[in-house]
Order: sequence, then C-alpha cells, then structure tokens
Amino acid sequence: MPAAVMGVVNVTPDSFSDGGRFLDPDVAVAHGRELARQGAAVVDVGGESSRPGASPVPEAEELRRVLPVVRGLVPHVRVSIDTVKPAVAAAAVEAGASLLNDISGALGPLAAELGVGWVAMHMQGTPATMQKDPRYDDVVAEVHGFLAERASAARRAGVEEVWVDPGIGFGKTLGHNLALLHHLPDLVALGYPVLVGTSRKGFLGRLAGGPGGTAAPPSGRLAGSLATATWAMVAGASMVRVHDVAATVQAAVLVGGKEPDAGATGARVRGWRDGRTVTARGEP
Ligand code: PMM
Repeated sequence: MPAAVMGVVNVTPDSFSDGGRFLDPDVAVAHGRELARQGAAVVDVGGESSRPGASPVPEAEELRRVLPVVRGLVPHVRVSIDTVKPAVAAAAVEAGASLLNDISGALGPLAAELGVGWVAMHMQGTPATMQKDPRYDDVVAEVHGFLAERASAARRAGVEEVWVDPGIGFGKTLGHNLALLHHLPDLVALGYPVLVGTSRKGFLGRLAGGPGGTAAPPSGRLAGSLATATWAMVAGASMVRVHDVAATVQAAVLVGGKEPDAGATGARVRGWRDGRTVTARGEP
C-alpha cells in the first residue's frame, strides 16, 4: 500500500512557511479540506509554531486557534493535533482529533489515557534554542534509541497506534539531518510505522541555495521537499508530513507502484487496525 500523506495546516502567525495564512478558522478549514481533496489521509492542525527561535504560545490562545479548525475538519478527514500541551491535546481529541502529533515525545501516557494514536518525535532542546549548537556523539544511535524506548513504553501503556519520527530540523545540523535520512531504513526496522517531515525545511533551503549565498526561501524548496519525501517512502516510511500535498501524493503513488482506486485522488489511509494502517474501506 502507498505511504500516507499528512497535510499541514498551521494556524499560527509565525510558522516559517505558512505563518499568517490560515489564522482565520474558515480559511484554515477550507485549506485543510482542499488538502484532503488532494489526497491527504490526515490533516495536521497546529497552533504553536515550532520554527527555530519561536516563543511558546499561551494555552488559551493555542486552544482558541486550533479548536474551531479541528471541529471544522473532523467530518471530512482524519485530524491530528500538533501540540505539546496536554490540555490542548485533550480538548482537540474531545473535538474529534484522533492522532496526537507530539514533537516533545513526552505525551505517550496521555495518548494512552485518551485512547488515540500518538506520534513520538525526537527533538533536542526546545524550539527557542534547539538550533543554537546541536551536538550528538552519534546522532543516529541517539535518536533511534530515544524513539525505541518511548515507543515501547507507549505500547506497554496501551497505545495501539504508535508512530516514530526522527524530527528532521529539530536540534539538528544539516549533517545530522542527512545522516538520519540516510539511516531511515534502520529506523523502519525497529518495527513501528515511521513518519518523516522534511517539507520546506531550512536545510533544504541551504542545499538549494538562494541569491548571494543565502538559503532559498520556503517557496523555493519544493524539489528538495519532494526528493526527501520520495526517499523517505522508498526507505519504508509509512507517512510523510508535507505542505505540498498534491505533488507528494503523486510521488506516493509512484513509489507504491499500484494505480490508485478509481475516484481516489491519492494515497489514503483513514484508519488503523491490528497495528497496521488501513484504507477507508479497511483494506491493508
Ligand atoms: N515539523 C514541524 C512541525 N511539526 N511534527 C512532526 N511529527 N514531524 C515534523 O517534522 C514536524 C512536526 C515544523 O514544520 P512546520 O512549521 O511547517 O509545521
């Protein structure tokens, strides 16, 4: 089955690539529905930017941003909530979100309590400081070790749907990101479904290069975004988190090697059964 595509809707004024575009809940919902129409199996709603240097958002403000958008999207597509705040996660699940996208890798026990899926992501430090001087003795061993430990603890606590994500760009240099991408097959071999998010990230801007030796802006990073998403899917990732859904769905179909069903716009994963992703019709 092709990998699933997770579309991003950031309800924030300051996210690095789409900040400020979807602050109006109606606009955010319309965009999320459009991503679903393009073939996103999951739409990831976030109300706090995690770009390097971003400051935390008060809980009440984050709730105000995300809840109307979660409510508006739930009838149309599977919704994940991108938050590190337990109260925001709980309220979003109450509103219908069924996947907790947790960049802190700390909310496994809460996902067990709420009875929803959980994405455990690796991050060194916090968004405010993470890109200052990230260091590892062995980035691949440390990230994979952290994820294996958190994922198995969450399974033991009763979370059925546990995803692992190496956290590309979260406290990592260009070299760290490239090493983690190169070793994705080893992360897949741990046995948990893998989610990877490289879309429009800074290291791709550095690779693409802009005028005068500067990094290419987010709008100039599609080639690197697609190349890395395609590689991630070839390496066995089960889901990629992206802004450019339509293009990535094409890549997912190509990597999957099977024609999509008539009427389907792309690779759709609606649910989760017996430890495997399933399509809307419950097929593996
Ligand atoms: N990246 C961002 C935000 N949330 N969640 C997961 N699981 N993995 C990621 O790589 C990830 C994430 C930052 O990107 P954005 O500001 O464009 O949302």
